[in-house]
Amino acid sequence: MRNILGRVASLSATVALLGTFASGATELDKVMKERGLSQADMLAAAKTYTPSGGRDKYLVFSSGGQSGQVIVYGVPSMRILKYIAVFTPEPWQGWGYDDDTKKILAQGNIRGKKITWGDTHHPAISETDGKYDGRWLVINDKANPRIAVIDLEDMVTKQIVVNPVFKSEHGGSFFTPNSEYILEAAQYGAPLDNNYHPMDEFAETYRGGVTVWKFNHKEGKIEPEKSFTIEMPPYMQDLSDAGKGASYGWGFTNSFNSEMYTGGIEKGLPPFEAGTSRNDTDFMHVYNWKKLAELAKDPKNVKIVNGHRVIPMEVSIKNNALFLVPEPKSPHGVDVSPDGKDIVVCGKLDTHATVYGWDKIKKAIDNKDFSGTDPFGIPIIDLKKAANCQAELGLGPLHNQFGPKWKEDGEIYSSLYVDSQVVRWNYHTCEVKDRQNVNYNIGHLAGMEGKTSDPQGEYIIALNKLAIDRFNEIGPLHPQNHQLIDVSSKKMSLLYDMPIPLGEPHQAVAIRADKIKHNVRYKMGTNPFTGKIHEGKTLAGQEKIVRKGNHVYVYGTMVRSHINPEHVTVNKGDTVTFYLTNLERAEDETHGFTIDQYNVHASLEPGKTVALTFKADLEGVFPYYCTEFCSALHLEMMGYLLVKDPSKKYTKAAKLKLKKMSKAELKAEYDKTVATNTATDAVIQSVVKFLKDNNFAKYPTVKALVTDALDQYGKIAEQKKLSDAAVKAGDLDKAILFENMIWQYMVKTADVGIRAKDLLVKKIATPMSEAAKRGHDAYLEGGCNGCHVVGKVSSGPDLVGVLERHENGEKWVKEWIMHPETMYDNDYIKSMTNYFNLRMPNQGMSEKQTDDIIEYLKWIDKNANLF
Ligand code: K7E
Ligand code: CUA
Repeated sequence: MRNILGRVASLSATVALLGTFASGATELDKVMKERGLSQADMLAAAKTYTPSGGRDKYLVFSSGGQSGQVIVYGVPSMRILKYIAVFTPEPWQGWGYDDDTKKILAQGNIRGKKITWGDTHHPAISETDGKYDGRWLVINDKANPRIAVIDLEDMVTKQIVVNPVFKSEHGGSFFTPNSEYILEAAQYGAPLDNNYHPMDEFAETYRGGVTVWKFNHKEGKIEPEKSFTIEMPPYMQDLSDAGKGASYGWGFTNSFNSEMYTGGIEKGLPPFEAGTSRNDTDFMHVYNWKKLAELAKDPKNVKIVNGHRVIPMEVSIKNNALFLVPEPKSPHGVDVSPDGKDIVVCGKLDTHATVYGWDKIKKAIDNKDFSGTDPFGIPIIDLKKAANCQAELGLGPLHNQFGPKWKEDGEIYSSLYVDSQVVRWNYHTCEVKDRQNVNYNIGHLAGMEGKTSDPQGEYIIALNKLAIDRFNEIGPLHPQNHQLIDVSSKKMSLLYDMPIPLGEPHQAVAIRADKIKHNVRYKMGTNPFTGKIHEGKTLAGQEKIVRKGNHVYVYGTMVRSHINPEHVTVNKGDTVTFYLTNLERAEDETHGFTIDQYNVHASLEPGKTVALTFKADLEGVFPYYCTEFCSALHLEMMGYLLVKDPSKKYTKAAKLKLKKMSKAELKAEYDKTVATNTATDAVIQSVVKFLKDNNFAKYPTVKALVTDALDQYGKIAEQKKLSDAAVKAGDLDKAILFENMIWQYMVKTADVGIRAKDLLVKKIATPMSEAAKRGHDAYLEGGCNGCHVVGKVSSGPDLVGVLERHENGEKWVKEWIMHPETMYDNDYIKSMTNYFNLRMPNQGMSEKQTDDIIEYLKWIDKNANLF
């Protein structure tokens, strides 16, 4: 539906531009009327529609909320491209079903407890100079305080680290401007140790804090032993951001329970929500992570909790590295401006956003100009002395993103949860500029690189919590709604609604797609989770089954369209490890692997090696197979695991007498198979000749396909030898099977070879004019290809050269298409009708369509050598 809409929309845009309704307009009007679309709808469609094969300018990485995963989609098309498996098993990717991904998931075990879900909130892309560098993505799990690192080259999770002292966390993950560290703030105050402490000792023994994770930017690894935590009061720390530019070296973290209220609704006490919103202000924590990282190196400055370094509050205070600034009413988002000079904080229960000047905060710190200290002795900076201005935005402001005109116009966008709006305002003057309604109850909003030092603008995505009436009804659980907003002009406009049916995507980050380096295949035998060559790497010819005591190791390979080995027999009770390597080099030739009923599954992208270990505790026969439809003979990509009980005695089944083929029948089948192969080979050779004649090697994508095709073809010689040997030995039955294998390799060669040829034709053919393209469409819609094959005589004559075969060719063909019945008596037509035993019918083509088809025929003649 969207496809059609989009195509119509781009037409509409052209029509509007030309100010004429001469072409395509009637069709367009018809569709608009039928579907009830307005001009504004058409324009929105034109701005988002991405034709088949097209690419998006931006990639968005959205948290997958309670799914524990990450969602990747493109902007402006809003097409979902991937779910990256992170904290939760994901069968399609084998995530949690093969040994290596189980190991990554096990890194997220907490105190020995296996955790199979996560509540992802805040993704962050690694930065260089405060700008996205496109290398790594990190994301936090609020429920089980953890952070995962995802490699953006293959978009696979490579590491999970558990926070050793927090019991929940929210304000993670935020990179410092050169990805030196990742900030992760706690949420619900709790003891840092793992002991029981009664609630009435909340102020004494419960704590909050910010963990400063050392990040190895080159390797993409969090280094826990070089990381530390800044102890903070149990104020319920919330979102955070790292300073940059002017405020480089500092971190900022909100909080919402400076009251240190502890609830107790069941005891007749007012609930948490009443107590935590009692004060007019809460605190923003301002801390010097750079200085604290130096201090943490000296054992005198830290205490060790659960094997992890914690800097006690007194140490931070004594070293002038921790301060508090009041912020109005239950603050939520804190966002540092692109130059690091301003810090914008939204108060959920306030109608304002407050802009703090870093110079003002710094001045107060330098002059020790404090209004007092909190109960823990942390200096408090006066709100009035720290704030530049407050903007009256509306109800429930939550989060902020910056736009490219941040310098001149203070361009900033904020989300209003209660008012369901995105507000554009100026953070230098605190003036509101524009509002856009959204549907409904927006949480975060995502600008294009909107929180870096180089915001790109163009779009804002509203991440709405409720969808209510926006989509077809699908039961009580509705999807979430991401709305794409065009912010490139003075008035914002809503372009597109995208349902997200996976979880609550709190925050999303968008990056220019061209910043990401993309890996198409792994180096042969790679374990993607370590980046090293897998211990189970197996190449063609190295397949084997090895028994070591009660452990059976299968070294196997997968390639279109067989798994080697195909029979594996083990004893009940054995431990079995399947090592499998996908030998493919062709892009997108992924195989999957499962053994029925054993709950194992792997995804094998080209070049990848995986390990699957399980106990063969069920006796019986278990087919295993490839789970991706990888080629025409995908269903045949299979084998058997046979598990026998060594304590049992099995009696042999009586042999059935099956009818055997006679010698003559065998010979006939053999000859037929060989003949088919010879004919198929001729087709392959013609394709190869075409490719060579047209310099395929000049085009890398075509060349890669041809390499893969020839790779398949190269396997034929070996099979031919085996076939000939079988013939010699008088075993025609076997020879037929080998000849069939040859045919399989030929089909695979042809499959890829024809793909290469099509691609090459597209690259070297002269471009079609608009009229020729329309003609091609009319040709297909009219079903002309039912009888005509371009470049070949089929159920009808070859159309190459049809315009030249006749005198006044264009006129002749036009007449023939539009009024064939008037020419049926023509001698030439009669002879053709006789030959093909078919007569061309009147397809009801209009004059315009016929003219277009003639343009298409001209294009065919121009490229005659390609058919
Ligand atoms: Cu506002 Cu977790 Cu960032 Cu949700 S958080 S909205
Ligand atoms: Cu490999 Cu299906």
